[in-house]
Amino acid sequence: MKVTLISINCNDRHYSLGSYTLAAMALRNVPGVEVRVCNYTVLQTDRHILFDVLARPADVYGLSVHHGHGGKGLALLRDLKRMQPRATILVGGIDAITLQPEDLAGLADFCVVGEGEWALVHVLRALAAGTAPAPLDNLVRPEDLGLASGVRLAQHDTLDDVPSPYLDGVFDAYDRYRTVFLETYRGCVWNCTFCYEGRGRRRVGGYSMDRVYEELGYLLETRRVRQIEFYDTIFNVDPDRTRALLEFLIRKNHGTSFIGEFMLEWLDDETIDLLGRANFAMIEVGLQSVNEETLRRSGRKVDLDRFRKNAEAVLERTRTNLCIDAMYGLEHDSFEDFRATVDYIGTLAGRNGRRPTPILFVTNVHPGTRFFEKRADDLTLAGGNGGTVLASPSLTLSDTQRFYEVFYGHLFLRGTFPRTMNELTGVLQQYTSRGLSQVYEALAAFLRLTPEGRMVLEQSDWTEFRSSPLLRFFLSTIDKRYALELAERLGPRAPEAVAAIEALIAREETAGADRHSYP
Ligand code: B12
Ligand code: SF4
Repeated sequence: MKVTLISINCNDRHYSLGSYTLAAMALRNVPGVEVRVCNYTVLQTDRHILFDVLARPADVYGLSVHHGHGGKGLALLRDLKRMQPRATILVGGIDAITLQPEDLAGLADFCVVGEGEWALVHVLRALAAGTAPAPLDNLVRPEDLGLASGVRLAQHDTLDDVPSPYLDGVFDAYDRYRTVFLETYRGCVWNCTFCYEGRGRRRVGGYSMDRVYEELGYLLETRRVRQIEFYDTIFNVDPDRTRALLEFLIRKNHGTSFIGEFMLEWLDDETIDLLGRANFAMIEVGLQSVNEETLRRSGRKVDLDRFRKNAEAVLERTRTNLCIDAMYGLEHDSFEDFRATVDYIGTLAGRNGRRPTPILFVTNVHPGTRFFEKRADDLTLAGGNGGTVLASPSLTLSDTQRFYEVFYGHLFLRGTFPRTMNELTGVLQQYTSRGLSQVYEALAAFLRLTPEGRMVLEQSDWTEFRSSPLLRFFLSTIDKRYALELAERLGPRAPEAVAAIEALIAREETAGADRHSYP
């Protein structure tokens, strides 16, 4: 039996780890099965994806739906079903429950909600035996998808029965992907109202440390991969485990760098030093909002003094790029609160002048979250079943439009000053006395001054500009001296600012065009 697992990813640097764990699981547990994993990006055309999938027809197709790419997945299924009417089609992934049963009717045979490894094995075993799969709690027919919405299904607490796609040799795309993805556990100890962590887990479930060390040892010593990104929700969830893992990474490392998500306030100085020595190139931490009431309603809290202290420590004591998330569209948050959050991030800096990288994004209200359950009726969302916030009791549509100006300005800067964007905003803030959000807004307004800039802003999807060759080409043609003009528009001419900006432009221009070095 031939099985093709398909994922339409956000960009060409990410593959679907889930498709590979599913493939490894099927190969271990279903005799005689052949599995092909196909990774595409949301920027590829529907036709290209269809041609490539059908280059090697299969008996079973499994589509992974995530990151809001359900529409593109449905377009593929429509053509696939016409070309391969007898194939069995499965739909899974975290966004499966955002699809409408009527849109899936006639296109998919089964939907899998939640973790998919055992459900896939179950279906494949039944198909191999020529029988219909017996009911399973997270396996539903498309027409029953609505019933599965919001449920948290099929969670097992020990994950060692899920084979490693790396140790089993199922993942074979080391040349294509610079970064290899790894999970050491699933789920989260927090339960933020807006979050649908991966598979909507209620409890944390993990791989044994022996398994984690075996997998890491293989990637670090045998494959010597360039970069590993941990998909764990909070890498430093347990201080002892974190220390042990970091010490392992330091001992076994032959030049690999790491990326992970951390709770900034839970770090201590000793762990921060280990983080630097372990060669973490980037850590991402969630601030989301500086408004205490917003955080309380979202099931979170923050100690801003400790956050600042640890941000400074990471910036001063390591070379790690500290990325800080700010979310637009949370319950209770106003546009001014979002602005205050971005501006707070703009005030963080080490004594050595290093600054963090803000990551701005709009809340995608997922039907499996508590936020959706509680507030969907009060929200206007850009989507049929969940989606990004357009308006809410605390946000008007014009607030959202302004959010996108801040967002585009931030991305425009990220595209034109990939290595020095935070230093540049530091200079602009210092010499113009503007907050970071105002600087970003001014950047988008500046891009709008030319007809080409306006057109590119309006006609391209900027969320994944790094994977869009056309957008990257456009950004590369922009003379970076625009930053000098912008500085002048924002405040009085200061020779120190001009000198500092010219030095940053020179650094960007001599650095070459390695797209992987974008922040
Ligand atoms: C990697 C990742 C990304 C990558 C993209 C990955 C890709 N392939 O395209 C990047 C970094 C680009 C990214 C971006 C964003 N992401 Co993201 N991302 C993740 C992350 C960390 C890992 C996904 C993963 O591979 N998990 C591991 C695998 C094993 O799990 P899985 O894919 O879910 O697969 C399992 C099941 O779903 C199921 N399954 C999956 N497919 C199929 C198919 C079949 C046939 C079957 C049977 C079963 C099945 O079985 C699998 C095994 O159990 C998740 C968090 C998480 N831990 O899952 C967030 C997560 C999915 N992302 C999230 C968010 C919010 C974003 C951003 C908006 C954040 C931002 N800062 O901008 C952006 C959006 C970008 C965009 N353009 O839309 C949220 C989604 C929330 C939501 N939908 O409302 C998550 C859950 C993180 C969170 N804690 O909130 N992300
Ligand atoms: S947003 Fe982050 S901390 Fe909150 S529940 Fe999701 S993964 Fe955990």
